Amino acid sequence: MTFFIREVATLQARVIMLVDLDYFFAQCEERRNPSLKDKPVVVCVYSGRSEDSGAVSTANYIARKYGVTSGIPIFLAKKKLKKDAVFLPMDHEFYEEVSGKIMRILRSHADFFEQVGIDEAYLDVSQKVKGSFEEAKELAQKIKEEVKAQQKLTCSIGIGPNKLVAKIAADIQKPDGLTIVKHEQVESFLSPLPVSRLIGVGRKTKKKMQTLGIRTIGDLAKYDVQRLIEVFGKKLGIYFHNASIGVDDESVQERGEVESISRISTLKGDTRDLKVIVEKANQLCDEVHAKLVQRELGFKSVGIVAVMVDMSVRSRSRTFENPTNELEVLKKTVKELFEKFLNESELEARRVGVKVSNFVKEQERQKQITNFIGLAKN
Ligand code: DCP
Ligand code: CA
Ligand code: CA
Repeated sequence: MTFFIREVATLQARVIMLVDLDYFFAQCEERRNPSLKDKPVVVCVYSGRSEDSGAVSTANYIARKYGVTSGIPIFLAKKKLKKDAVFLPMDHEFYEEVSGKIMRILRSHADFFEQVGIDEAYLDVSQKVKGSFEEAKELAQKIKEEVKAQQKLTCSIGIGPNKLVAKIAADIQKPDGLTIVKHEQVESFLSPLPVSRLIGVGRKTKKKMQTLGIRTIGDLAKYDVQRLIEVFGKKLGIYFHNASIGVDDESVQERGEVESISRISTLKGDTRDLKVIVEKANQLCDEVHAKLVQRELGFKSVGIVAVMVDMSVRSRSRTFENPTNELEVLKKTVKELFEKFLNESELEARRVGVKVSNFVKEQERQKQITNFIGLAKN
């Protein structure tokens, strides 16, 4: 069994980076106005009810020294800070613009790229660095320099064998940090950390774990899985156990740019005839599929849309367990969806459309298949 798990680990050896921009909104403000750099800077979301009502969005590290953190009320932040502190309203548009430019830099260094939120992204760099953590470290330094040179911002980077470890690694050393956790270091890296470092362990869960005698991730790793399942349910129990030993096989998923590909077209005449509709839908499938091939995407979701004679718009969709890129699967699914739809609706259709979404990079899909075959052989 142990052998089997090691085999899987080698098959899937990955190098994942999490890049997180330091005190992002406040750092953007410092960049725009460098005279702020040596003062406490607090970016606020004013509610508008009274002058100081609202919450702190984020603060620079000088302000944090006085206990000013995201989420606290503005009046409290004012109490904690002296006169030279600068309070600024949030300027989301500006931060979005800076974020977009930085994400472009990050994307250019990744085999697979996944932006999560405005100021962080996962980069799967396994192929780029040929599985080497040393090379990944050099790449991370290069990325930091590039972001600094081109956008005048610092970031913190975590490198690990998966997303879970990379994320915790990035959080451990801030600002301007770089933390590398290799396979063999995962256990010793995680075990002394408090359980609250794990995604999904909030205040309530932390308390509950405390009553079980679990404070650190190491405590959690030693805790009986069956007991965890009894307390937290099957899904969470297993997740907590795997997370505690640093196991996570979530892939870095491309998303954002292309959310869906769709085509819609008007029928020759209003109709409820499945054959006529499918004939038109098949043409649309061909066009959609050509786009998929061009962009090297596989899809997991298929949708149909119909504009009825009364101009109402109806849609139906289906999501598969595994991504595919096959035209025949697309056509078959579209036909089934229209068939079902016609049974449920009385009206004639005027226009019909086909949509695919939930994309997976074709390269990534192939990799998943290879891994699966690799597994099956063992
Ligand atoms: N943000 C917010 N309200 C919160 C948390 C965050 O408005 N409760 C905004 C402001 C942050 C940005 O999101 O700048 C990114 O959030 P992070 O959690 O990454 O925090 P920072 O980038 O501010 O700080 P750090 O240096 O700890 O990453
Ligand atoms: Ca951040
Ligand atoms: Ca962040």
